[in-house]
Amino acid sequence: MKLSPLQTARYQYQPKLPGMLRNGVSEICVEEGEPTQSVADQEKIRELFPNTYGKKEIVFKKGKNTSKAGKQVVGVILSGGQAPGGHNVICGLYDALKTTNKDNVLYGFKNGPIGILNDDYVVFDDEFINEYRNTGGFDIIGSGRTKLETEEQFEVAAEVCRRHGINAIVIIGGDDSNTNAAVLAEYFAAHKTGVQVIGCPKTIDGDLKNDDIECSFGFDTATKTYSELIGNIERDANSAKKYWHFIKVMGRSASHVALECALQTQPNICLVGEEVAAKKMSLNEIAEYITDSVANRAARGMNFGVAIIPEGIVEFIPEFSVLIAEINELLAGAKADEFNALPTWQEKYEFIEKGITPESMKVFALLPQGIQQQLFLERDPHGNVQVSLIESEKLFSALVKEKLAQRKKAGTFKGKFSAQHHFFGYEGRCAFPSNFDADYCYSLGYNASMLILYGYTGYLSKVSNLSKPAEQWVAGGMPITKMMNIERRNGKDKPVIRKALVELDGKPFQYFAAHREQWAVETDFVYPGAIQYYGPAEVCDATTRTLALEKE
Ligand code: FBP
Repeated sequence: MKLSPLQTARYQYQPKLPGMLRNGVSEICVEEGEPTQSVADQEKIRELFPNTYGKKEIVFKKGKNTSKAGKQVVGVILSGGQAPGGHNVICGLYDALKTTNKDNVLYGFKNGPIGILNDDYVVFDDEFINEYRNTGGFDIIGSGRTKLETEEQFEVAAEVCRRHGINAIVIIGGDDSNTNAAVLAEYFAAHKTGVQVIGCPKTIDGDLKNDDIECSFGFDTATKTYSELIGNIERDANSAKKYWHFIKVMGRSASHVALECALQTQPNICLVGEEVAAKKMSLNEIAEYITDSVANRAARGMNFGVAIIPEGIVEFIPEFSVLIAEINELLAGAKADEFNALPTWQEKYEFIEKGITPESMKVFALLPQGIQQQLFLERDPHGNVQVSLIESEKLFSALVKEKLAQRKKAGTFKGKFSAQHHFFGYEGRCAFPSNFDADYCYSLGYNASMLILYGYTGYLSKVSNLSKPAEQWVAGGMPITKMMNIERRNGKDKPVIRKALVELDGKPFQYFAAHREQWAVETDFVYPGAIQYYGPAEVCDATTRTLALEKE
């Protein structure tokens, strides 16, 4: 493999651990806190997790290590979408295991949870692991979206662990994967397998956070990468002064990524799905809102601007989600074949018109034809519209264009409007982790090993106080059941980790709301530039604005 100079340099970077994990494994002891309760539905969650519910929060401290020093054989799994820093979780876990006892073994199950089901693995050694230190990507063992959730799968996982003498599994994943980690931990405990399960909070979407988990890893690097690109586009817009840029950013559901990018770059417009839902904003209202900014800026001679659109936005627009639900219903089962067999778009259009309510048809008729057709092209394995594939950046710019044409006719708009479209998603998921993510991830992995050593199961590796320098970070663990509640999923009540949406009364959104009117008409762009790995701490180690504001 040919290495870039940065990759070679990053191999040498020594990630920073929380102060209490820096004194060597023999100097790490545990302080137990109070027994925990789930955030809601306590009775039901307790019933479902009789062996792992109600355990105590724990914090590691400097002091004599009192764990049993047996040999550890651990398996690790990467689950779901890539997030910068995943390699470092594994490196931190490996280093801690080997520092504790050089005979400890780390298995990496390949290509996500399917790896443990197929007993497809690698065994890590120094040479292998050193190639991945401080690098982006999940290619060290690959990832996948298979869910570990059925009894049969758990039996197979238990058998694979028995075969290799594995005494703990570390699952690096988002809210769903860690929910499944808790269920697996309960199964292993109930069946007295002796296998512990520890989770690590991952996702660029930033929606795995709560009172205990300050942020998921990857969010920092991904948002800094997108913000660099958005800042570059802002500078281009401000130089050429002829385009409005509509930029969609990843985030399957919650708008944390869009909001963070807006806080970093101060664009003219940033939509926040959670606000759209709370205000029950219609497509038309959102389009009017953007059009006003375009017109106001044009009136000041600025025929350019930048609008950030979160990937998940359409699901938050009430009338749009009703439309999608009706389309899903309309095309359920054999009806999809009937629809697909229709030879022309005209005939398909009539089929749709007959099959959905007049209210939804009104919304459908508003959409540009390209978007209308996207609603019928790509279906997920359950036959549903894949909303993340809808090009909402094009949808909004088309609606704005139409509105401006009407205003032009009425003589109320005299400017020009020309749009460019971008989607930033995969560009950020495998970037070289920022120093923050490199440090945080290494600490999460190192910490997971300590949780295993001390015999905990059903815990999420927890590193907090993250807005402070790493020396002051606090390492410990939190029972996953504490983060759970009961939600309706696929027609059934399920215990799940509560997904964190943007809180409209939270400081990040409040800061944005207090400034956006000004940003909408002025050119107050901020150009963050590329992530820096070497240089002053205030440039290289800064956390996200979201975290800084939340911890103010
Ligand atoms: P995770 O929740 O698994 O971390 O993945 C999040 C995400 O990156 C979303 O932002 C995006 O919508 C989705 O994955 C894309 O998924 P895929 O990698 O399957 O295209």
